[in-house]
Amino acid sequence: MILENINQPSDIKKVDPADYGCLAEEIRRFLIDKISMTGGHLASNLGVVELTMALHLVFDLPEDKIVWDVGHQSYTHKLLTGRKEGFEELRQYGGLSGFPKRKESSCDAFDTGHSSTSISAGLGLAKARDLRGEHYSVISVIGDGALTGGMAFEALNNAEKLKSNFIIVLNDNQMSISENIGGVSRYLSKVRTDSGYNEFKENLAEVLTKIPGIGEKLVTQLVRTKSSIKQLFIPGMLFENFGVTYLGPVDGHNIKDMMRILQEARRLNRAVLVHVVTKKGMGYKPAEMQPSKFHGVEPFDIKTGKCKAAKTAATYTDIFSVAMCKLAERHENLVAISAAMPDGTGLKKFSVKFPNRFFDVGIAEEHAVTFAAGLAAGGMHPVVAVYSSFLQRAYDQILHDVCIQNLPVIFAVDRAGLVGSDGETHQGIFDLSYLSGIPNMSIFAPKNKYELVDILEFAMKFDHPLAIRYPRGTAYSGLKEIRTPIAYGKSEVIARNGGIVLLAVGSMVKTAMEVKEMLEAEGRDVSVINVRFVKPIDTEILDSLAEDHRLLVTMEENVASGGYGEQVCSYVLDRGYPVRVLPISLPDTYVEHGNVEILKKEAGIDAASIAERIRRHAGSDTASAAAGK
Ligand SMILES: Cc1ncc(C[n+]2csc(CCOP(=O)(O)OP(=O)(O)O)c2C)c(N)n1
Repeated sequence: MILENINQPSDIKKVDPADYGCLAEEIRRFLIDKISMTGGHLASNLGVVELTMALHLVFDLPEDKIVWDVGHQSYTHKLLTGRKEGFEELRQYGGLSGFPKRKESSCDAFDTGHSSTSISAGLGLAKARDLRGEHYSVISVIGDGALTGGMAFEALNNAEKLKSNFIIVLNDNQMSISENIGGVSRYLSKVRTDSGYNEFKENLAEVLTKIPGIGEKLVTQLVRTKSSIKQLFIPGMLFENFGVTYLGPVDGHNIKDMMRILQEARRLNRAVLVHVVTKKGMGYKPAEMQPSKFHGVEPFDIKTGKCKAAKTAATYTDIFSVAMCKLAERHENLVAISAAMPDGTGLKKFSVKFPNRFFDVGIAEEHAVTFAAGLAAGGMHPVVAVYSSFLQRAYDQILHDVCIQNLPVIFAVDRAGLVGSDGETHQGIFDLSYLSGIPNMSIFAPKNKYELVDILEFAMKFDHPLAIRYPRGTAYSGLKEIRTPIAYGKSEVIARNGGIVLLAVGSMVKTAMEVKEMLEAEGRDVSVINVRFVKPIDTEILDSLAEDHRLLVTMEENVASGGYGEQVCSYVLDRGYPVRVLPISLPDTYVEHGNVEILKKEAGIDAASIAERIRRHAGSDTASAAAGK
């Protein structure tokens, strides 16, 4: 076992080159084994085993810095930098993160999780190095999917100014999570197929050199005008035109070829892009055949490739998926937009049924939102389906392009709340805060799967921006009998008994029902309100609840700052009501990876912790005459 002897970054350099293939094989077996037990990002990691080895063989970590775009493909890098044991608890609470983390290792140069940031961050590191008179290498590894994100091009635009070495490795596997689409993808495939150019270049140089007298001169001239010669054979020469030297394409599963090209790249005093062609899922047939399914997986059976967990009940994403297809049949102006996540957001079915009304715009949330604004201004009713954490980067587009013009764009904000094993970068715990402050925006959180369907119906008749936020995982199917029609800006009364009132947002309604049961068992009177609209808040119901309750408890799966609780506190204070308010929310901090139930407990937003906080807060004064009951 070669892998056994790799415990620190320098160890790979001791491996006999004849054994590189065996080591790659061992790493693959290790990754498949571990991920089949813990779940994680499999296909992307299997694709970059040799690329990561080549990088570690050529460069010296931690002195040299590698920035992994998104960071989901950094498992081999973790394995080669002394974190083998951590894979037992990959993505589990307190265990190894599934993404690069500076606090986890000095070999992780920059934290990532969201796409298309690596070239900017790498450029920043390179500039810092130069300003401080240091001499390490900086390498940003970006996928062809991540290259569809606008920020990558903003960075490329900036990279040509650099007069020192900076290497961008483009890991081109022709896949985003789903198939990569759009102009960038088409361009790369053209470059790949035209790669005969490289052989041509070498042969041409050889032939020219042989011309007596002028041969040598001609070759020198050819090298000088390299980019214009390339232009003749590779249309566009996108990267060269950006002022970034292009090298490749090179086979991303041939370690020696990659080492050679990386050595060459390292010698240039400028930004250089190395185009590496890899296969997503390489070495594990089920992942090679279905790279999208194996992009991120739950624990699975290695033999069959099948997920170990039994299929659970419908998720909110499933409910959204079906509802969208039904709505589209009745509403011809309904269109749907995804930023490279048709599967994750549940729009796949819609895309098959209504191909002309579906748009996958690539990993480009900012563009997705302004594109939707344009569609809305043109008379369509767009739905942007996006994860809460990824919508963060489209803040200005929501404000500037959608909300100032008060356009009817529906935001289907999936994965709102704690998401679990992907950690800090993926938790959807800020959307209530960042959306609440935007004038003309309305925000709704359904309490169960039926209400998600109802709010989508409502949304089609609503002529303004509307965000509908719902959590990851199984959709709550309780409280089926309570299905009052949705009225704009109004909450829904679930139980009204005086004493303590629980004002619960979306997923917290289920928790509120559990808290109610616990407190009622102790003889306390408890009301439950399904908040529904977090913006605008239902002040009328607050006025009335303040009259016959002593304690208002707000409950939300969002950070405290800018959340629903803060709005209620400020309203109650402003009115001077004597009622006390206990806001229950996530603390104003980043929440690490781990099982959602554990994370909720840690944050004190599980039913038992909430009940305990209410007991402490309420003392005995809100208890009804329990003794007499
Ligand atoms: C801003 C943002 N949007 C969406 C995602 C979800 N996401 C994670 S990986 C990925 C695809 C990345 O494709 P690529 O860069 O080609 O890497 P590969 O997985 O193919 O190696 C997407 C869309 C994200 N991480 N960040």
